[in-house]
Amino acid sequence: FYALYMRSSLAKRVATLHPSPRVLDDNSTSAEVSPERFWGSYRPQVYFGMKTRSPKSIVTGLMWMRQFSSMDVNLRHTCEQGDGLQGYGWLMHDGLSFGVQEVRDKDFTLTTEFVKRRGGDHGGDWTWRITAKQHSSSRQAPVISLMFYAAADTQGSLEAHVEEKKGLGSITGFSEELGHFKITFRKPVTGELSNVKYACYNNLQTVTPGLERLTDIVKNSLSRRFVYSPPSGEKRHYIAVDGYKPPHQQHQQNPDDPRKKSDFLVHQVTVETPFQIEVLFESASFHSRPNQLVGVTMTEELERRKAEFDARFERTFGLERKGFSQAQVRFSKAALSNMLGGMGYFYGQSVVQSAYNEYPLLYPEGALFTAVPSRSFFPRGFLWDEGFHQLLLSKWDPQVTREATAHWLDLINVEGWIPREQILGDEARSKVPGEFVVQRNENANPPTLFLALQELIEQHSSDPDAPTSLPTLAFLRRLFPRLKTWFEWYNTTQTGPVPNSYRWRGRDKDTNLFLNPKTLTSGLDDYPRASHPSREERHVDLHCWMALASGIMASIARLLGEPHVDYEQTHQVLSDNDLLSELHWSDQLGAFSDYGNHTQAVSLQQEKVYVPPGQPRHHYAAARLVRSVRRAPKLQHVNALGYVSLFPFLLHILHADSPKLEHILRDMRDPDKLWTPYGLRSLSRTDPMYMKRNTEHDAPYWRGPIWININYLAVRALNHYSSVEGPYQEKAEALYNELRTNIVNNVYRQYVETGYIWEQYNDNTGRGQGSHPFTGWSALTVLMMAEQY
Ligand code: 6A9
Repeated sequence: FYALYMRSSLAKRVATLHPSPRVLDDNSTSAEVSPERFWGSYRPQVYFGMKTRSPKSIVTGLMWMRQFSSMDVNLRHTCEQGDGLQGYGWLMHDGLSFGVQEVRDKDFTLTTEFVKRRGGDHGGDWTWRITAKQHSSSRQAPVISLMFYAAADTQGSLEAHVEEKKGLGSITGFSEELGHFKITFRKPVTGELSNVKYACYNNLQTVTPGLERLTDIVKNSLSRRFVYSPPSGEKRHYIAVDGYKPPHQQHQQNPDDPRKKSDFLVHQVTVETPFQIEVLFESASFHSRPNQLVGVTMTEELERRKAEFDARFERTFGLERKGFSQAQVRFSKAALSNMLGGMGYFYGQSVVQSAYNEYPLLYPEGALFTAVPSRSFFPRGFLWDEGFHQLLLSKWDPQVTREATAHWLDLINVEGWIPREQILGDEARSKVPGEFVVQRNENANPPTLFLALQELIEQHSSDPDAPTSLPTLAFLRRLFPRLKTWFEWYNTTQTGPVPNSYRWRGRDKDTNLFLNPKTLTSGLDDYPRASHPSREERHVDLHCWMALASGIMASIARLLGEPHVDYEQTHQVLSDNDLLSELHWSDQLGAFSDYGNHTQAVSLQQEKVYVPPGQPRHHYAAARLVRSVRRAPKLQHVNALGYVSLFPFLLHILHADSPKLEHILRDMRDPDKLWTPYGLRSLSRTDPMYMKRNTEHDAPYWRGPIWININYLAVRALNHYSSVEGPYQEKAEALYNELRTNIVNNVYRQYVETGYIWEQYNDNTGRGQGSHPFTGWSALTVLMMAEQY
C-alpha cells in the first residue's frame, strides 16, 4: 500500500505548483491594479485583434477578404505563412498605449492602428483605425470586405444592434471585468474629413464553442447571394457572412461539444479602396470623456504618440546619433515594435508527464504574459527564447521584463521545473500537432531568463535611485524563493556522473532512426552531440549556462542580503578555466567540446527491404532511411566545431588571457569553419554533419544556418573581450566590428528585400529562411545596432 501511495503522490508532483507565494498577486493584471495594460494586442496569433489580460477575456479582432479576385475565398485571420502576404508587422508599438501595423496583401495594404485612452474603472477606451490603399501596380481598385468581430470566451455577453442601411451599427456588452461597454462601427470614408463611401453591410450573430473555431464559423457562414451595386458600376455578386443563418445549424459545429457556447458577432463592411474605417470601444464607467476618440481627434492622438515613440526610441537606442539611415531606423523600430506588439496573454493548462505517470496529466491553470518567437508559426511562449526577448524589452520597459519573468516563474512546479513550451488554451493547442504537446519534467531548456535578470540588476546598480530600482528590488525579493528552486532543479536533475559536469536530459531515444539523436532541450535541436546518448555524456553549453546562472544567483542573493556564499563558490568552480578544460577541451579539435559515447562513422542509408525473387519491387513498402554505424562508439570528445564549442567564450567564462581564446577567435574568423559574410554559421563547414539531414523528413536546422540569438551573444562577447585587458583585445575588437556589421547589414537587407525578419539565415547566401515573421530573438539586431549589451 505504501509503495502505491508513494507512487501516486510522486505522480502528482509534476503537476503540483511551487508552494512559495506567487510573484504576482492574483489580480495583478486586472483593470483595477494595472488599468494601463489591461487592453492590448495580446493576441499575437491573429493579424489584428485585442483582448484584456484576463483568463477569459472578451476578444475583438479583424478578418478580411478580397472580393471578385478568384473563385476561392481568401479569408485572412490568424497569421499564416500560407497566406503569402508580402509583409506584415507592427511598425510602431509602445507596448502600452498605441500601435501602428502595416499588412501588405497581394494588391492592397491595410494599415491597422489602435490608440488607447485611460478613464473609468475597467481599462478605458480604445479606437481602431483601418486604412486601405491599393498598390500602385494594381490596375483596378480592389473591393475588400473587412469583418470586425467580438467574441466572448465563456464569460460575459454581447448584443448586436442592427441599424437600417448600416448593418451592425454597434455592439453592447457586459462582463464582470469590463462592466458595460459599447463597440461602435463607423462608416467608411476616404479620409477623416471626407464623405461616407458606398459600402455593403452584412452581419453574423451566432455563438461559438471556443475561440479556435472563429475562422471556421465565418467560413461556413459565407454565401454568394449578396449583390454589390455601386452607384457608378456594374452589379456583382459578392461573398459575405450570412446573417440570416440560424446559429445552431452550422454543419461543422460538433453538437456534442460540451463547452459552454459564447456570443460571437461579426460586422462585415464591403467597400472599394481607398478607404478608412474606425471602430470605437467605450467603457460605460468612463464618464468624463472629453470627446470621442475618432476622426481628427484620433489623428491628433496618433500623431502625438508617434512623435513620443520616435523620441523615446532615439533616447533609448540612439540609432540616429550613430548615423544609421532613416530606413535602417524604421527597420529597427519595426523589429522592436513587432516583439512588443507580439506579446501575448495566454491562459490555460499545459499537458505534462513524468516517469511516474502512465498518461499525461493536466497542469494547473495558469496565465502567461510573454513575448513569442513568431506570430505565424510559434505564437506561444518558449522558455529559452524568452530570456533573449527580455534582453531587448528590458531596455525599452523594464516593467514588461519584470512582469513576463514573474509570469514564467509563477508557472514553476514544486520540483523546480518549468515546462519549456507553453501551449495554453484551446487557441494555442489548435496550432500544435499532438506529438509536440506533452511536456516532460525531465526536460530542461537553457535558463536564459538569468540573462534578463542580469540586465535588470545592472540597471539597478548603475542607478540605484532610478524610478525602476525599487520595483526591481521588490520583484527580486518575491522571485527569489522560486529562483532558488529553479537553480537547484538544474543542479540536481541535469548533472553528470563526473563532479561539476552537466548533461541535457531528454535526447531522442530511437538512435537508429536519426543520423544524430536530437537534443531539443538544449534549444539547439539537431546540433550534433554524442552519437549514442548515455549517462556518461557531458555538455559544455549547459556547463556554461550553469556558470552564468550561479553567478547571477550570487549577485541577487547579495543584493537581497540573502546567503550567497554557496552560489559564489559554485560560480567559481564552474568558471574555473582549468576544470572547464579538463572536462571539455579537446586537443584533437583544438576547441571546447561535448564528451560522450560517440563515433563519427555514422550515415543514413536505405533500409534493406527483402523483395522475394521475381516480385516487382514497388509492391513492397518504400525503404526508409536508417542509421548505419560503421565503427562502434566509445567514450571520447564529440569534436563538432560550432556554436556549442563557443560557449565558454559566449558567456564570458574564458579568461581574457587564455590562449584558448586565440583558437576560438581564429575558428570564428575562418570562412571554412564558422565565418560567413552574414554572421557565424552554427556548425563548421568542415564538420561531417554540416548541412546533413537528420532523417529523410528532417532538414538541417542547427547544422549550418545562421541564428541571431547566438550571434548576438558572440557580438556581445567580442565587445566584452575587446574591453578587458588581454593579449587578444585588439583581435576581438576587429572581429567585433566586422561581425556586428555583417549581421546588421544582412538582417536589414533581407527585411528590405523580403518584407520580413526571419528565424535563421542561409550561411551561403544570407537569405532569410524558416519561420517568418520571426521577431523573437532575431530582433536582437536592434541591440547590436545600438551597441547595448
Ligand atoms: C513544432 C510546429 C505549425 C526551434 O523558437 C522556438 C523554438 C526554439 O526554442 C528552438 O531553439 N524553435 C528552435 O530550435 C521553434 C520550435 C517549434 C516547435 C513546434 C510544432 C507546428 O507549427
